[in-house]
Amino acid sequence: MSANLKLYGYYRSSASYRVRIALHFKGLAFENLPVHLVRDGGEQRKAEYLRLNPMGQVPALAIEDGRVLTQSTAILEYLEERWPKPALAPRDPWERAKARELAQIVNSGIQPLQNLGLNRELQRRYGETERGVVEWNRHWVANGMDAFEAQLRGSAGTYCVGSDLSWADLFLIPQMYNARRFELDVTRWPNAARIDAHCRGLPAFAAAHPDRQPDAPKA
Ligand SMILES: N[C@@H](CCC(=O)N[C@@H](CS)C(=O)NCC(=O)O)C(=O)O
Repeated sequence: MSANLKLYGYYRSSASYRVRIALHFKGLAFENLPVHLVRDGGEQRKAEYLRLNPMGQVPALAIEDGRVLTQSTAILEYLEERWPKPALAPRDPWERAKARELAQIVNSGIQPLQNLGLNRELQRRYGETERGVVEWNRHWVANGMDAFEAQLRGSAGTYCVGSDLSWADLFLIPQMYNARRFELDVTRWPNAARIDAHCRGLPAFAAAHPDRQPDAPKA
């Protein structure tokens, strides 16, 4: 479906990856506008981009009339309310809350603690080494993923919450990508690893994968 959407993102940004999965899953065509988070001090910190997202982060989604929405959770909820089918929000209130609970473990309990901006400050203020930063990231990803896996024991079926795909899976798969980037053995989270392998085989997840994005380095 042509909805005239523009997504400002970065190929290996997990928050952008979440939104890309939703757009592909809902069959919404979008223009993919890369914002390079590292080059030249980070394009996300340039005045031109800060006008779109004063937080200096990706993603940002411009809708057809030019208005811009930031924060992946707000973007996902907007897409769901505007294009409810196929659904990413479980219909049952308990299951919907569980999907949000799992999403928030990643969104507020893991990703911000391993984000580039925080990593940069660890190095700039405290002289942390690159290896030290990776160790920091590994700690917080493992800490949050242990909790995510424990919650999955009560909620998972084929997907994070029962037998249908939901927002929770859109947060899990990009976070597992980051866990592998930080050289964590993801098999220590068997439910998460199983769901990750299954979802990565689905067309929407494959199309949203960092390696398939126009700004991904050529192999
Ligand atoms: N809560 C935000 C997080 C956004 C975020 O942290 N984005 C990262 C990439 S995953 C970013 O742009 N980092 C750049 C920086 O910190 O300078 C969301 O869900 O959209």
